[in-house]
Amino acid sequence: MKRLTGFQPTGNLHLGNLLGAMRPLVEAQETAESIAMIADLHAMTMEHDPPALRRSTLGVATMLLAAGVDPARTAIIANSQVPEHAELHYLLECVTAYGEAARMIQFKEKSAAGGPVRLSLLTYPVLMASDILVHDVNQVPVGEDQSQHLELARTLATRFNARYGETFTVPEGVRPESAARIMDLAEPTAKMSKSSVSAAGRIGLLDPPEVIRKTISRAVTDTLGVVRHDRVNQPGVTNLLEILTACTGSPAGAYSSYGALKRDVTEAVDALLAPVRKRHAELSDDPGYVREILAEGKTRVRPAALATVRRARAAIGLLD
Ligand code: AQP
Repeated sequence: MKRLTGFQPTGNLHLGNLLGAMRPLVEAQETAESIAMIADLHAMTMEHDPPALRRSTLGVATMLLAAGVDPARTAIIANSQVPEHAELHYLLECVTAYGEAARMIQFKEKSAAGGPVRLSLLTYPVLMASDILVHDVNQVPVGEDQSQHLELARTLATRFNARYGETFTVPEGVRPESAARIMDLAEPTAKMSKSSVSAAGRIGLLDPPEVIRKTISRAVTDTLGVVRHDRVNQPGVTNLLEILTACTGSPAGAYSSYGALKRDVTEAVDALLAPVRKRHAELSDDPGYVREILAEGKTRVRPAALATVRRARAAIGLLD
């Protein structure tokens, strides 16, 4: 079983990234061969700052290590550093219809935001398909917002195999049991996100305890005055209960006030993040080590990626 989990270096990682993707990845290390991929090529589909992108790519790698990703078991790579991702991307574009790319919800949303639209924003779901297919991955942990992209990867793999002969493994989407969907603390009907304009709803993985306490104490609740799990009528309270459960690993008890709930959530989040902050500080003293880990990851995954691209080139009619 081989899995791939991707992270975009588009900003500082937050509690949602940790509980929704990084922790399940760490847990899966026991049972599955995983690749943790930093999608730096994807981060260039919107306006970007080159030095910030480099910093952010190293920052995500550092954070993956700090969160417990073991590079001896999980290859950590940047997709730009494994050139087969880009090569296969082009071959897959040749089996993708323009309309298939244009109707992707994320393309529609991001291109509607105004400003110039990069062509790479249109084709990035095809790059995402390449990220998955190039490594012969069988399982991709996905949240709902990514399921359309995984479906495109499956469609392209199946189509390519049917037209040109068996070349790709068709991947399955999986939802790890421990994966939690964390909502924005200031706007609890939207997911916690790196790119939301306001930081008030986000807990950064390196936020100091005082900032965590303030952010949680200001989290939006409601005026009902009861602590109940009710996503429709009490999305803020429900989000706090789910954060508590995800952090402690056991169901939240009964609470008679929002203040008491917030105090326990603060304690649980801080207990989860304190060791991550500590390890991150140690790793930050040695950026050379993080670069070495990326180089090792690349060396580890490249033979299989090269073999996939060779198969695809031969099948589609290119010379050796
Ligand atoms: N709020 C969340 N709750 C649970 N899981 C989440 N993930 C993201 N936000 C939450 C999961 O984290 C992984 C990496 O996400 P990404 O870097 O690919 O970007 P994203 O999904 O688009 O997340 P962001 O933070 O909202 O980034 P921006 O703002 O840049 O788009 C994925 O597995 C994702 O499901």
